[in-house]
Amino acid sequence: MTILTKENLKEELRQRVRESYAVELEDASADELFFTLGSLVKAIYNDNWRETWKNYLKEEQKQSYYFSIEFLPGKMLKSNLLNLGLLDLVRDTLSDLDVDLDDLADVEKDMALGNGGLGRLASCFMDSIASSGLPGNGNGIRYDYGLFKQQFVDGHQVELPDEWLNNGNVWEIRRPSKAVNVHFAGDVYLKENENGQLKPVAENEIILRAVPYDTGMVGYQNGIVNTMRLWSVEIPASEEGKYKSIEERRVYEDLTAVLYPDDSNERGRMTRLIQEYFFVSAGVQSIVRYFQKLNKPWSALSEKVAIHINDTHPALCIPELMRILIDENDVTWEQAWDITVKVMSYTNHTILAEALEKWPVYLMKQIVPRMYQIIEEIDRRYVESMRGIHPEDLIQRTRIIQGDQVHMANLSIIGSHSTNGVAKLHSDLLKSVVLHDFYVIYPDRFNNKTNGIAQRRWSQLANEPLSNVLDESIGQTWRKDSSDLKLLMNYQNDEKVLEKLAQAKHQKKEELAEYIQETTGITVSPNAIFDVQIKRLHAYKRQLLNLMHILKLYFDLKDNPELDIHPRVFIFGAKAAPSYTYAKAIIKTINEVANMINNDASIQDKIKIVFLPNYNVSLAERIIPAADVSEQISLASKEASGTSNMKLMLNGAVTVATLDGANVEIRDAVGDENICIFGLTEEEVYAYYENHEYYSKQIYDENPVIRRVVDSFVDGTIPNIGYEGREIYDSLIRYNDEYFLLRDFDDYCRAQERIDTTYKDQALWRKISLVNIANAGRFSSDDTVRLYAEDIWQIEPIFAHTEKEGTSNV
Ligand code: GL9
Repeated sequence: MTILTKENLKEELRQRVRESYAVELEDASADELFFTLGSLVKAIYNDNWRETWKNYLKEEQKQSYYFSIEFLPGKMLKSNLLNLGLLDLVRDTLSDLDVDLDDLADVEKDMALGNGGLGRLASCFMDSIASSGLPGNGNGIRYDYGLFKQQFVDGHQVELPDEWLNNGNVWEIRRPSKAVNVHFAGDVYLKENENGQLKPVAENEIILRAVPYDTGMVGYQNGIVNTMRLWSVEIPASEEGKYKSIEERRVYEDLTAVLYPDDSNERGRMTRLIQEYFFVSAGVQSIVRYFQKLNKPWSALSEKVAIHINDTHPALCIPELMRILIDENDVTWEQAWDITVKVMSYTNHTILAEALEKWPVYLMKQIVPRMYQIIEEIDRRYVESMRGIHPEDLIQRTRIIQGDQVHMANLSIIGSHSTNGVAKLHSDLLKSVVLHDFYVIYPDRFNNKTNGIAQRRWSQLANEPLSNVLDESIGQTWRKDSSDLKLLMNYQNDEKVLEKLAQAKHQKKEELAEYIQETTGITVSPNAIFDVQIKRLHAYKRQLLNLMHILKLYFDLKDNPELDIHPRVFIFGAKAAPSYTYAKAIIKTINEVANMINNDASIQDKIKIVFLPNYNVSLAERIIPAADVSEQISLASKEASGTSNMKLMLNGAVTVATLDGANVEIRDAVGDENICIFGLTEEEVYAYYENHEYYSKQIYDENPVIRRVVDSFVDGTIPNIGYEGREIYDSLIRYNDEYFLLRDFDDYCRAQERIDTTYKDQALWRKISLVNIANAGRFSSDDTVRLYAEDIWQIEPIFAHTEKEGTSNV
């Protein structure tokens, strides 16, 4: 195939469907067509994939490896087609065959190997790294089951397994020839060898085989295809007889079976630790093996390789690289340490204390004994090197092993040359509060990299009507360079463009309304305000504050049915960690309030509540383009960055926000008059902490509106809830409202009133919406990864030779 036309595309599909399924193209099922098209797309980019890799090798390009225990790519068919420049051609060809590309794309299962923002960020980065022509790869785990599927039964969250691999995965390539062994457990002691060197000797180890599955990460119309390598466990044949019981074997055999669905509370701790070492060791071994092909001295490792530790889960990269250098390659400790620190860099994604990973010493000794020995030595040398330079208490607070715990963030900072936060405010808080001790010791290691989003997915793929309006008004350059969205500012007062943008929004709202009807049976009007809060369910994100405002509105309407508010549909999407009972209580309560209000005829459809089950990347692609209002209402200081805030503004939603995470930068981008800010600032929150002067009961006692809302959780107002309402009530009153909902409530309600009045002034609303779209370009992950590349990884773009020859590369 040289030039792809409709005709030869059809022919190619026809041949492949016959070969694979023994049917004619016209008779193929949607599944058969999807897999045929997928394999064709893969065949199309495979040449570029091979070429990209060969080029990196030939040019001896420095490459970065993004180690992440989570990736959330979602569906890949349309994004691959878009990036290959084939989207329109394939859509037209299929439509000749009476097949709708979107129906076909729906066949693909979401690849949901992550929990939320952190995993989705990793996937946005993969897209942007390839699209920017940067030599960077992903390294993670191929979980057999992704994040659980969520259903509601009687309003309760029920978790079902996500069997995403059942029909096979068209994008991956299994590469058994690149498998490596990973060693766990056993007794490890040091013994002098014939050269007088102390080397570890291990007995009774458990050896597992890590088999890589590679997925091509296709760059946007630049001929680059990078690799996301995910590891899967197997038991090597030689080890079969070693397991004492089936249970013991299971622990290891099932190692890569499930993704841990808790984003902050650790469960199944042992398996999680084994998972962490498994993908770290396999990844670092394969990187070192690649480096050795280059025949360079070890001192050159940091000139060829950058390893990024995405949150602390892959922090064992540090002792693992040390192990490979000193145990397997006779590098001295000092040189190995120097290399390791230069190679490694680390991103912190949260300030929540419960999410800062620690491992008990006994568990590390048991599961990864050699890692523990090396960490002990790193810790010993750290303390020794700091003595006389810094006060003893500072050293003790920052050391890696404290009491019976190993502090993974401390290891990550000490063992790398860069620590970054994910939004300006978050990075400042790391320096001034959370990691202040480390900032005193290593001021130069700290930096900020504000998150970004893969703009193409969240505009071009998710929102075609909007994309068409943009093309017609500002031309097409924004498709490649999202900073050109700025050009839209010239149309702030252009009635035609404003009208077209409003029509595009309406179309997406109609589509979502239809989806809501189909999936929940609830009828909503696309003329209502679509008010959206979509993110993991967590107390600090304050979905409950949103619900409390809804209840207030409801009571207002009950008191005064003529109240003049614009009809609003409150849309939620959120999964709760299965063991997080409080979050589940909130889900149940939202669902019951929804039942109560949606079925109350006296409300005359002025409020509707829709909790869409199973929030995931694909559902986000449906909801975000249809949103009018974006709820970003975490307690200031708690949300490290947020990324749905960026996706929603890009699609013209107006943000209701606290000054938290990247909301601060969104406010700076659009200006105060184009965002609805409310609530405590981070300084005010910290002042409350310092002065211990917050009393939620007092606010409750003094504020009748709040009292009515809070009481409704326990006084029988909301049907069909029991302990859930009590738990919520207690969190607010008995346990003093940890996230200051009552303190922010009044201000939040005022912000919501501003939304209502502004929306009624459609001319104003449309303009604000336009300003948000026009200023979203700066939150592109293309820019974010370029900054990582320049400031942290020191890698440079390579331009594929194919780029000169045109874009479609086929
Ligand atoms: C998170 C932060 O909470 C978000 O604010 C941030 O946008 C993302 C990406 O940097 O990282 N940290 C974290 O642990 N999660 C985040 O979303 N949690 C999940 O991914 C579930």
